[in-house]
Amino acid sequence: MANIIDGKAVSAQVKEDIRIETEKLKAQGIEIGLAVVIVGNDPASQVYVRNKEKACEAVGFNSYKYALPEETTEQELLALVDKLNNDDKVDGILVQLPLPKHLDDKMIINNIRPDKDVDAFHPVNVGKIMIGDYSFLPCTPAGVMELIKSTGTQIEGKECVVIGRSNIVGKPQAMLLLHQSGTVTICHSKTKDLKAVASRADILVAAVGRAKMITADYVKQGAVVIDVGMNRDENGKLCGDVDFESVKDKAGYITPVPGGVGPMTIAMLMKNTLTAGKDHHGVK
Ligand code: L34
Repeated sequence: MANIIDGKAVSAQVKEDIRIETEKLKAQGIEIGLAVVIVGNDPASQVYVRNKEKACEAVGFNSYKYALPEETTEQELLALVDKLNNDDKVDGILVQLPLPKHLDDKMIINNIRPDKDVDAFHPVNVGKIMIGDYSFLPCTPAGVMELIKSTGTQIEGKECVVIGRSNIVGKPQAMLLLHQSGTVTICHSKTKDLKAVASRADILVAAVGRAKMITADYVKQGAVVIDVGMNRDENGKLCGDVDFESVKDKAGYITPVPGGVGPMTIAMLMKNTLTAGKDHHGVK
């Protein structure tokens, strides 16, 4: 049986450190604020946004939630983003994705001020990640890095395989691993013999979005397996991209779903928001 990486415990520690720092800032009259915008009624997004609000409360940030109806126009959403860009109480702005189909994610993100872009989705922040100049680290990949670190595994020189090439996870994840001197391979739906490539990995990050796709035959004995997936199985139960039951006896370390990467994404969002707030108030 692999060691199970407790994302809840690691995230609780990160949030506790942030809470202490936030308390100190408050004593100096500095408050940190995060605006979370959600459009429409996607039930999963509603859960994630609620978890983000709870985390703000736990660390002592002010959170401002904007729940807009499904039929919100691009103009209305842009007007809100503009208002938040200019609101000094707001240090971080997060527009929960996916947006309803009639809204253009990219265009909306491009209009968030880069110094308030706590998701690190704006092209300016994406570019900075590429050159290793991190103002904000993208929340999910940064959370994954913390989980790997929590196992005591060195990344330098290791075979790292990332399955998935999204702008939000796969691509930035590969970059963060590369910056730690991993030998990184990015796989995707056109990869030939995915099993063979994945089985080379000392560190395997699965971000494909297909329930339980990664079975034991994709995994090297003793590997660190990080599951970014957030799917529903045939019984409607939350599950990852990794078939936990099949992989748990082969991996050295494995993250569960729920309780793995999800809570870390939120902890890293808190970290970025603190960074933004300190920057806005000129605190080192
Ligand atoms: N703008 N959109 C923006 N930023 C993000 O960072 C996200 N992401 C992804 C979706 N859209 C986004 C999230 O917030 C995924 N994501 C996210 C955040 C939290 C959790 C899962 C995904 C989470 O709290 N997961 C819990 C279980 C939740 C449940 O019960 O459904 C867990 O323990 O994994």
